[in-house]
Amino acid sequence: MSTIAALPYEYELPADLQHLALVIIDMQRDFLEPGGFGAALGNDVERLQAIVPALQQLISAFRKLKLPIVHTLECHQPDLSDCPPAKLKRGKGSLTIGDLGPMGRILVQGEPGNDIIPELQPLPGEIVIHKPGKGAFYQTPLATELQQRGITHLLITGVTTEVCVQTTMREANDRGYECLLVEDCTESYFPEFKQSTLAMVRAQGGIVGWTAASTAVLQVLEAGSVAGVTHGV
Ligand code: C5J
Repeated sequence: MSTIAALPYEYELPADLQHLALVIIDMQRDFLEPGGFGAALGNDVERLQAIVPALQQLISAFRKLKLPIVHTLECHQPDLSDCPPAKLKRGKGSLTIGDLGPMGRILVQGEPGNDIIPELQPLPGEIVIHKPGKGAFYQTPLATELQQRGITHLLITGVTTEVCVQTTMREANDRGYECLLVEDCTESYFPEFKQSTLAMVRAQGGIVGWTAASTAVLQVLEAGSVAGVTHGV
């Protein structure tokens, strides 16, 4: 059994790494680039771009091991019929959901700004989940996709830590998944919110799960790769 050095204590990987998936939450232009939803709400979007290199390394390790990768996008149908009313009512910045901005309509599926950033584009065969809420399980096929593949363990990454990432991790935890939040592969517009989320996740003996640095994760995955521990390698 391989373990990752994590907090509040070591995270046990499944004996067969095929039961492990990487979940990448909402690494979209709407959150990471000027002109999108994040910027319209008055945030410094550059803060989020700092996690891209570490995330690229993690994705590359998963691809090398042929392990499942889930990419999520926060988005809505053009008529916004799938948008929870509270989302439309609240958080009105210079532009709101559905408004036309420099990268197309804000948080609308298929618009240029709604796409995943070019550096982290999914490859064919990877799971892509379009989600209307903050959590990736709400009104999406994610649970089915994970069940079909026998996934039991999730490494969770992406933006923003205290909103869509934390909501998804709590949803997954309640569904029985063993979740680890990768500390340097998640970011918030508010550094204190990120730190609080990491602390909340690992409080009370890991009430929501574990946190670990990507170097600790990569060390174990790379050892797995050399030893050929994955199914079919
Ligand atoms: C937000 C997200 N913050 N992906 N979305 O509205 O966290």
